[in-house]
Amino acid sequence: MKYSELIKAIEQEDDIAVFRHQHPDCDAMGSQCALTTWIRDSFPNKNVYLMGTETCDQFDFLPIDTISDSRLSRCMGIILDTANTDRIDDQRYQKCRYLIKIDHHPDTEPFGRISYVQTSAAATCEIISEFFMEQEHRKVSLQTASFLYAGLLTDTLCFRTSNTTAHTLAMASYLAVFGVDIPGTNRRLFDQTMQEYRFANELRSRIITDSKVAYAIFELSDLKKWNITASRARNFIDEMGHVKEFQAWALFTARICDNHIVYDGSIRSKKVPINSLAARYNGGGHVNAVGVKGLTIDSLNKFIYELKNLIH
Ligand SMILES: [Mn+2]
Repeated sequence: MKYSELIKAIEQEDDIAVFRHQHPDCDAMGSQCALTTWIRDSFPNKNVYLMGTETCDQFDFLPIDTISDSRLSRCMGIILDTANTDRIDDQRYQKCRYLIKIDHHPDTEPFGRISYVQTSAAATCEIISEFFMEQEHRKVSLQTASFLYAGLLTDTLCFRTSNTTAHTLAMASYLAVFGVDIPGTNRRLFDQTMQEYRFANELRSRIITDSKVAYAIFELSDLKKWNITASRARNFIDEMGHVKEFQAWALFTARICDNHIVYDGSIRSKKVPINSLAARYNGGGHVNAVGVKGLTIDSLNKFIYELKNLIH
């Protein structure tokens, strides 16, 4: 059994803390909420804590639990969807007795007594689905299945990304059997407000491109004018993903850090790997989908220059 060590650890522990990465997306939150509800349903006598300081309002996720340091020090920690320990939301993970890592990002920083890193999985929710499927005698509630489906759908952009496989679709099918509201989940996750619809026009009109590489930069004044948060704005990166000519595309947003303006970016490519480039600019992620953080305007320009060289 592929997940025998994981289920054995869950069965043994009375106190389990479930973590995921900072600035959580639906894959991080979905896998975290699903694993938490599933353990709570399967083992009502265990204490399972949903850890974190931030949440994500794109879907109806569970509230975060508050837990004292002393209680945390009795827990086993499960870390989901997070490649490196710096990025774990709630650095108190260090108090846990031991850790289990479950992730689909490249294993740049191996950690945990037990580790399931599967880079072939399109989402951490795909791995958790497979784990539940293996534990076939245990119940998967509609809520649990819906959390996982939300993570699968968002990390694969509705099953369109290059890492979507037959196995991803098989896991979606497995989840759908529990009664997931497929059109409703799509609407909940992706419907835009009219203001956002108009913001997409603004993005289109601003793109700077040599036809192969396209990017846009939103300054603080733009974000203010559109009344949109930086992370929400960067989510519009996918608006640029449907142009035949573009081989790579990027969206940068400004923020203030120690009285200076710095830029965070989301970058995508069709085929050329961009993760090692991002790693040199305070970032990382997947082969064709990365983020960079805290760039000055100079390093932002250098990044774009290097991205163009890489693509051409
Ligand atoms: Mn993920």
